[in-house]
Amino acid sequence: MSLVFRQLFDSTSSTYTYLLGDAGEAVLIDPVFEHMRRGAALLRELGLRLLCTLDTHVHADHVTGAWLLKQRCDSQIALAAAAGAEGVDRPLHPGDRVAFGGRWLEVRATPGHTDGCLSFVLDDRRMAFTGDALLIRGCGRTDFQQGSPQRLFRSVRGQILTLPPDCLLYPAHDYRGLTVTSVAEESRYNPRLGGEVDEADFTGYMNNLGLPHPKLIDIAVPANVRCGRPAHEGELPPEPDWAPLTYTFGGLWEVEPRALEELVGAVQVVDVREAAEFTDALGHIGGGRLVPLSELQARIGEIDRNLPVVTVCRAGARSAQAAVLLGKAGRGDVANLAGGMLRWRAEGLPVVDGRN
Ligand SMILES: N[C@@H](CCC(=O)N[C@@H](CS)C(=O)NCC(=O)O)C(=O)O
Ligand SMILES: [Fe+2]
Repeated sequence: MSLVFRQLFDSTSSTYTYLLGDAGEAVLIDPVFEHMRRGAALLRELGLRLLCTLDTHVHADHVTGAWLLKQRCDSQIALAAAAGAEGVDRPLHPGDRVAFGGRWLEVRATPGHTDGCLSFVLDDRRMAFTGDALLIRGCGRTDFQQGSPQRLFRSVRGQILTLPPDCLLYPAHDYRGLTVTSVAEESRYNPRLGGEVDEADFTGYMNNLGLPHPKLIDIAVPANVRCGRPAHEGELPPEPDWAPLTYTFGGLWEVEPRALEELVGAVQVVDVREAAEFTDALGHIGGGRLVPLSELQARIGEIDRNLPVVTVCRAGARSAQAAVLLGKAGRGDVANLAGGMLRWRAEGLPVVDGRN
């Protein structure tokens, strides 16, 4: 039987998640919190049991799905011992082997982007998963989380570009849509680390990148040092079966605009904006009922008990609050429209009373 390999993408953070499977067993590299259901469904469809999740490092731009998948699939959480995170079942050290079926990944330390960065190399050295140490024609930044250009340079040159030239390299991110590269390609064409570039050139380059910090850094890093376990952790809520919902790190169920469009008639849309916004340029979703957030508590009796509720607002924040409020009032069948009317409109979905 041959290796099962899938590359999955999170468009919010441009993160790749990799599924590797053999003989009924699988590992997931860099799972994303919000995609737990996608991962679990794919594993089920491929007939694979998830042995463990492997994070290449403590991410700063998204929350890992490690804890959530452990609740769902009983998988072990594996992360570099050097990351010092809480809740790790399997602290990884350089040279360790992580087995699945008859195959295994070798753990290599590739610090520099963060202290605890690891790369995972497949047993036959035809594939390696480099996290943010080496990106396609790029590399992870070195300006936060104990980053060090000198260490990164030595990691990439010593641990990654020494692999066979035809070894395929799969990064944790790509911001332009490229999916894979190789040792030969990066050795030659990586503008930061390839060719004749030396450590001093690289350091000069990295110390002048001038990138803004990731938008989610203040949420993601504290969450990831707990392996993605939410601070408010209760038990996991039961899986809703009335829509393809996503469980967010904030503890809410969300529905994507296109999924909601398919549900029209089967759910009640509760728009919690102010009255004037209901008919402003953005318009509203056909059949939606206006109950401003400020009045929701008092008017809760108006909401049909027999139909699941989707809350809506301009950008998805007030409606998240409305969903929490309805949840506290005992409703277990509530979801928030992800991104609100702004996303709904951006996806070209129909509205009533809006302007184009
Ligand atoms: N705009 C992104 C920031 C992405 C970012 O900083 N990514 C890190 C990896 S966690 C990086 O090293 N990027 C390298 C680069 O963009 O060249 C966000 O807000 O999340
Ligand atoms: Fe990163």
